[in-house]
Amino acid sequence: MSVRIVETTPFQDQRPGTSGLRKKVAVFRQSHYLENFVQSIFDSIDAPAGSVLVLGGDGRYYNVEAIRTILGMAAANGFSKVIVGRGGILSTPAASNLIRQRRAHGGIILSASHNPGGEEGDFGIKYNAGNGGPAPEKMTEAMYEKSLTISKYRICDIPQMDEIGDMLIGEMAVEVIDPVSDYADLMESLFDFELLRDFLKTGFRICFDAMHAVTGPYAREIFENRLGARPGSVVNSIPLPDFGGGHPDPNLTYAEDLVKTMYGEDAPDFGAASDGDGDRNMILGRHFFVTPSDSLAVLAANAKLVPGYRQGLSGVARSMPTSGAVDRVAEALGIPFYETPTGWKFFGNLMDAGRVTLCGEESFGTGSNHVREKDGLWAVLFWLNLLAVRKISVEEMLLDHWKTFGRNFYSRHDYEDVPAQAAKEVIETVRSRFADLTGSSFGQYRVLFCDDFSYSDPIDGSLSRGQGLRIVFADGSRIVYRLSGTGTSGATLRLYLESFEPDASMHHLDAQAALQDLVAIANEISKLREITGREKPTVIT
Ligand code: G16
Repeated sequence: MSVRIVETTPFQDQRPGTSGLRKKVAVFRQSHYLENFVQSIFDSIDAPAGSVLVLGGDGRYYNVEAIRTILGMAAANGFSKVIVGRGGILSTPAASNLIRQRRAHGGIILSASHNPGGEEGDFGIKYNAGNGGPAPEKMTEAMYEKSLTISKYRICDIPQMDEIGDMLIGEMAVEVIDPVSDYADLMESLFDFELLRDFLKTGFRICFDAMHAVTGPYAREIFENRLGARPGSVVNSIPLPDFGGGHPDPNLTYAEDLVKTMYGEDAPDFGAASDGDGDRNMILGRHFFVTPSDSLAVLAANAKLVPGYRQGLSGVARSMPTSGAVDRVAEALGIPFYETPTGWKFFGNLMDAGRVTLCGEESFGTGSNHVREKDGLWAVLFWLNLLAVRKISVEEMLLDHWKTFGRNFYSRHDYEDVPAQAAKEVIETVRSRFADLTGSSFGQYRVLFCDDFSYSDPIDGSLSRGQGLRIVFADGSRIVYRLSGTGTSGATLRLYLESFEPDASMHHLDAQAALQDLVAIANEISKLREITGREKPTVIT
């Protein structure tokens, strides 16, 4: 098969965000758009001739077409083999696992994660390196630089076919694999499946909402086939190119079906949902929501109850806007904890160096060093394993945790699709007030310090600046302002709020009620309402 060299001109907007390049499908479908970025990836990763690549996606609209194009380009760029999930399907954690297991040079994952899909929706592409983790910033910046000067790309044309199967494209082999089995085996090696099978037989009821996204087949195999959960425990389990018209973001707003079930009469004991590409998770008990920050802290505190973590944790890490709940656990366990910028890519070095075992983010992401991505189903299984051992409800688990460690009241308020200029103005308004805010008081809250978070990676020394504005009060409460790096339309302004409550008699309070004074202070400082004209957030978690 002959290699075609195609002349092209650069696009100016191919800088990857928090997690890869995400754009509307229409943007990706412009001629040469996908090809330019893929060539920029290949030109940045120094893959020796004969390297192996993993390829798959979350099944959203344009997934299969993109896979065909990338296969043709991989063949033209000297790869010896591409391992593809059947039907083009691979969840992000399963892809991370496969890259590691098969010692691939890296992998390309096609997903815009929790962003809506379909022809009018979003598409995305990210590169994961040989450790299975998202490409570090140095690498994504190199891709962006290449994309600004690209003048040609290499591609082999591959024949039209209904479904991609094992084949040769020129010298390159395409190996199609079952996307689920290796991943399910990995889960079985970490958790006590025998105990879980018995636990589910006791009548403990679960509901897992796959949101018509990639985890459907994985969840059916794990929960219903391997663990014997009653049929129907997994809902919305068929991956659809438009996610059934939904927004595959597992939070209280978008996982509407699950929230109704878990807050309804005769609710199951345990509910969970995952996102488009299977790396996020939301955990619910009966009439009870677990914030992701608390979820990380609970997993860390109880890790030794689970077979895969019996030997204890080497350390834990969280992103800066994530609540400090896990810090308290780390302190009690006498293990190190790290505070990184938002983005799973910042955990990779710490895991590779053996400094941390568990990591988590407020954005519904939790994971461990079993792969180098956050992992939705892993978190669900971890929770189920803990509940099976401790034999208490989700709510009791949290009340008990807070009694021991105190409660970090926490919430994130998102203002989506704000005009970029207005969002920037909010950030600049806060930044311009840093000097006069320090030392000033708002009712009971005295500002201890304000800064724009920056992170120096303890392993490779790289410095990441401008990672979110923090206003930290003398009692440890915090307000954080940040612009999302994953949206595709306007800007998403995120406001993160946190306060600490040691008094157990206050732990039952609703987080929004507990944080209302901080919300008012955050609005006052930033003039968010006046500048954006928004009276309330789009999503509250
Ligand atoms: C991605 C990243 C996460 C990050 C999240 C939100 O998640 O992998 O590390 O926390 O985006 O980022 P932002 O606040 O910039 O929108 P996912 O699930 O979208 O890949």
